[in-house]
Amino acid sequence: MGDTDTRSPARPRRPRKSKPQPETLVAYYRQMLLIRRFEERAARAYTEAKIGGYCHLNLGEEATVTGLMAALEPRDYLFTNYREHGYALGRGIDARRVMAELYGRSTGVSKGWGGSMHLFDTESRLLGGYGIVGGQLPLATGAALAIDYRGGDEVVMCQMGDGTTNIGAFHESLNMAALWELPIVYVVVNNGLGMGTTVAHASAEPELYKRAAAYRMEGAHVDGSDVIAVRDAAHAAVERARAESKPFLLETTSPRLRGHSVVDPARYRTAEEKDALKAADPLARLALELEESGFLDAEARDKLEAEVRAEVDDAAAFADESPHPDVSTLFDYTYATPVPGASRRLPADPVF
Ligand SMILES: Cc1ncc(C[n+]2csc(CCOP(=O)(O)OP(=O)(O)O)c2C)c(N)n1
Repeated sequence: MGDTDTRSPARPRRPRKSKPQPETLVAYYRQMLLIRRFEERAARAYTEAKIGGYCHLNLGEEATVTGLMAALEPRDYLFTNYREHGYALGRGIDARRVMAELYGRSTGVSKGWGGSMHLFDTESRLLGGYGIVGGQLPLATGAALAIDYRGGDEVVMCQMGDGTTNIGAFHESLNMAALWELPIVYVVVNNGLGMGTTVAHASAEPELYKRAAAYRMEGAHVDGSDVIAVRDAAHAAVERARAESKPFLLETTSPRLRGHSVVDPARYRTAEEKDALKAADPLARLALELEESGFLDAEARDKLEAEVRAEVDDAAAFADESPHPDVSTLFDYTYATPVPGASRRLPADPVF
């Protein structure tokens, strides 16, 4: 037995909730509203055939997304699954460039070649956007290893859905991150469903943060509809990862308000469940909190609403007017280093 056995088993943390300034709360509300209106617009654009391929929305997860992004510094890296429009906006990427990518236009964050599931932006350190369930985990873990190897003080945040915790790459990644003490925070956004399958049906341990204990990693659970609780928990995990180079598993729970993707009518939900979803809406919850505490009256809220709608309208108009990428650039961004003649090849052709 090695000396690692002297470490005590992981225990869930109970982070204390801080009291943010009213301006901070209003800024979070605006961010959540932007995600909400952006996603509603994306859903509409999809039905108008302006967006092709798949399109998964963050509706219902706005407080989680906003809280998580508030906990990161610009130097930190972010990896996500395919449900990532809100994360891109939260990372400060212009709504125009995000919408243009959804429309497959050359002005998009991935130059129109990635689409909804593959937003990628080196400047804001959003390193994808992955359509393969769990595909982001080994890459994010590798990025954390690179930081550790170079002695950097950046942290990696790796977001995933609840269904992803049953993938082999989840266990391999957590094992290595714990063993090598990597500066990474794994975040399970538990919206209760992997496509149409409930967590209870798919996971032998449905309290997903507890899986951290198998790797002697710390883990915690927070209410994903409470933006401050999410921010505080994520901030504690990120700063610990930065200071001590220790991985963490954070679970947030909040239902997604719509189907798995834009084309999923969510017939697996009962009428009672649909009513309960309305009551659980995190945006309405924060709006009420702000109103009751006197931080945001109806007039100020209407003003924010108009501002955000104008931003989203502008993003959609920009996407509409932007050109499609030139087909000759199809293979230009496939390899990190240039491969001679790559742009003239078909994917199945030999590289050399
Ligand atoms: C390796 C792999 N298996 C299956 C799929 C099909 N698939 C796409 S999304 C999904 C469910 C994932 O659910 P979860 O991880 O909870 O993420 P959420 O959609 O809730 O964000 C599945 C099975 C896939 N994309 N990749």
